[in-house]
Amino acid sequence: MYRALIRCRACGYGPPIVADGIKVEKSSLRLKTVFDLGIQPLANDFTKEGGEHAGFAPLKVQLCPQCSLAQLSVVVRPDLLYHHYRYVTSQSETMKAHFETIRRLIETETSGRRLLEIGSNDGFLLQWFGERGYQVFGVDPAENLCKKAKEAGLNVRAAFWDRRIAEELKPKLPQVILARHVFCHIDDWREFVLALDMVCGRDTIICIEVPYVGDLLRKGEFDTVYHEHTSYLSIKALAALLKDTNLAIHRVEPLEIHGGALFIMLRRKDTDRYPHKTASQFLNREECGEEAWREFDIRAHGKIGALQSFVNCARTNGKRVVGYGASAKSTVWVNACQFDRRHLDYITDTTAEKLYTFSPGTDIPIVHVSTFATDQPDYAICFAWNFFEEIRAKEKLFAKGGGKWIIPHPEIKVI
Ligand code: DWN
Repeated sequence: MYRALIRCRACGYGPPIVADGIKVEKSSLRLKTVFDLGIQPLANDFTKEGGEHAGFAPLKVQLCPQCSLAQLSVVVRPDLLYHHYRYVTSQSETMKAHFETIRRLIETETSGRRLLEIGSNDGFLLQWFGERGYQVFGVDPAENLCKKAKEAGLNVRAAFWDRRIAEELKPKLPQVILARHVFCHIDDWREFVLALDMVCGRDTIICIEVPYVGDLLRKGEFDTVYHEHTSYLSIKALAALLKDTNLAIHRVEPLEIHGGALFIMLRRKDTDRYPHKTASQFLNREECGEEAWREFDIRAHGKIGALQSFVNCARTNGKRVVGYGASAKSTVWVNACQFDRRHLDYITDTTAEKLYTFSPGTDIPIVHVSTFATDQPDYAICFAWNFFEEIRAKEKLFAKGGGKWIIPHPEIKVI
């Protein structure tokens, strides 16, 4: 189901390879464990009653002392995670506003309109850009989501991004390559970058949107640590990865989406465009070393304890608590807190693929959002906290009826 990872995937730091003919020596080159949630289920393994679960795997973050990349100690088989994927890109107003932001950023760099999306999910972003005059095509490993995108008339291929698929798409000469929240899901970064290099012309702009380790650490967003996110990227680590390639960091822009992300633009090293100073600015002020992770670890365990106490106390006092948004983050929370149906009656979600399944690793059912509207529980933990303002506006009646929201970040808050 998974394999162990003992070397840094960005710079290669770690013990020497053991093989026939190579002298085995004592080695102190080790990645350092900085965060450990034990054995956990896969965050999107939402399964119906009687269905087979993919299993559990260690959830441990290790830090590279050389380039500061934080990565999980294991890599779960990608086909288990992605061939049938239940996460669908949000069609919320927050997300549409975000698309507008990235479109504006892209258009400050290029007037090119041929756009390739890697990790195109159900095609929502492709469609959005298509409606704005872009010629779009996509690649995604999830067969179920590609089927949906094709039904919407989009040009997509069901495949993992590698040199084989890059060879196939090369003649399409993309001018914009977009990979939103994909890069940190990838195990073999070198293969990913080599494949990018194959389709990247001198004027192509590659845009990688990733959750940023700086936000993760600063805001204590430990619930974004799960098996799909194999790395927690810093600009320093990305620079180490790209050192011996034909690609370079061109520009870095901070984004609000998903609790804090970076929009990293790459260009070929032989482009005639000067890199923005934003890349070196980020490099110089990054604080993502061991000390930052130590503080993060203490804070995360403090938050887990605080939510457990709050929910136990509410239950003892006869109050009803539910979850709102069966996000991947919700799986991390409920399992870290060891919640089950005695704690949360249900988690509500708008995604058809998740309905009437169970929150992975628990017996908490996922129900339609209409249940929440008619039910009026006492407390709702917002597990889709990255969309909270939009959700709060939509669910005004809940607060009007006396219901209280529990927000997990930056500190647990009841409102
Ligand atoms: O990288 C990843 C990110 C970008 O998306 C993935 N590995 C998985 C996924 O993470 P997530 O599941 O935490 O993403 P979201 O978009 O924060 O999930 C929100 C969940 O809440 C979705 O299941 C949809 C649901 N939702 C809802 O029920 N009502 C969302 C909104 C906005 C709502 O109004």
